[in-house]
Amino acid sequence: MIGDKKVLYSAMQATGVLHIGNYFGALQNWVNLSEEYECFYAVADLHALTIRRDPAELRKSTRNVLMMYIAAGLDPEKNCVYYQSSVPAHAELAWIMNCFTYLGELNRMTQFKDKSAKHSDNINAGLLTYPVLMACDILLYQADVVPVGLDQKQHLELTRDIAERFNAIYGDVFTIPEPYIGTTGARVMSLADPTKKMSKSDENQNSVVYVLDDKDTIIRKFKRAITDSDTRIIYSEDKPGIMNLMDIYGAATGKTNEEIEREFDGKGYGDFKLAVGETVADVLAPIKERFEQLSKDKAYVDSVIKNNTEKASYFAEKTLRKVQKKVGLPERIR
Ligand code: ATP
Ligand code: LTN
Repeated sequence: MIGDKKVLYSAMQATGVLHIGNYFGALQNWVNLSEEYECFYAVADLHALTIRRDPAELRKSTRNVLMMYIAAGLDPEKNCVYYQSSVPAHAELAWIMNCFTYLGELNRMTQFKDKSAKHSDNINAGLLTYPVLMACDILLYQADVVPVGLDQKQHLELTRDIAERFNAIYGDVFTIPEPYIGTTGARVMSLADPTKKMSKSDENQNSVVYVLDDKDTIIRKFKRAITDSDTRIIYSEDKPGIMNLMDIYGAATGKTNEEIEREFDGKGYGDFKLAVGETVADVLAPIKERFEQLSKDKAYVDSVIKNNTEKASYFAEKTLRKVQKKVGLPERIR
């Protein structure tokens, strides 16, 4: 708890530009939760190093993701938005917690197995210990809840195991965090292949709608979305393309599947796709505009980063000192 509020923690990797999967699956939920909790949202730039990156591109992506947090509606006066690498306590705690995590646990992680297969020429130790750093992100702020996509749930379970193991030895040092899996937009699928999740690393760029795409591009991408040869707009497992478009439309409007079915009863796929495209473009337009303003206001963004880094450091250092003392490291002489 900070004051009378529970603590919420989440982060995104600093990889490229955000798409509507990131927005409807994560950011939009973050914004909805931001009043209720004391929130910390990091840009996980250290995690991004587990895959070989161009330095200039990484630096740019990191700043863009932070600006996107603000543009999407996270008020930086109330929500602590910051760069993970700017708070050294993350990396320091990660070393200690590595010593409380078993190799067997890390080897079992699905993401490690997937990424090792995908980047077989660079299976570095960071890829393996990635979840330990993620656990430290969360534990440093004594977070109660962590909104994540389903793909990150296994990492959260590991976080709980490591924290419980540490607490069992040293007393109640860490709060045990709960995952929060959002319901709307939890899995936005590719527009070209609705059985695959929408992903920025997709070779077919028409399958991905970016938050910064302009209105015409968004409408064009939705018009080309793969559906089926039927014409009815109904939510059904054997119509994955329409299901995906209905999920997206539902996330953008707050409408239920029944309401969407009624709205488009008797209309064809063309009308529906156009409506989804226009609605998504309207939701994204103010975010894009705010992002462009922020891009021009370097001084403001820099001051937000400075203030929030100080705030994050204060809470992170407090936990780190406690852990260092518990395990028997000497007091730091300044
Ligand atoms: P990509 O495959 O595009 O690189 P990612 O999963 O690596 O995507 P991250 O930056 O790691 O993207 O994820 C940021 C957040 O966005 C996470 O909470 C993740 O669960 C969510 N997310 C990513 N893609 C989707 C999607 N297609 N649908 C819903 N949520 C998504
Ligand atoms: N691994 C996460 C990003 C991430 C994160 C975190 C999420 C890094 N640290 C702490 C929640 C809490 C991902 O790839 N989406």
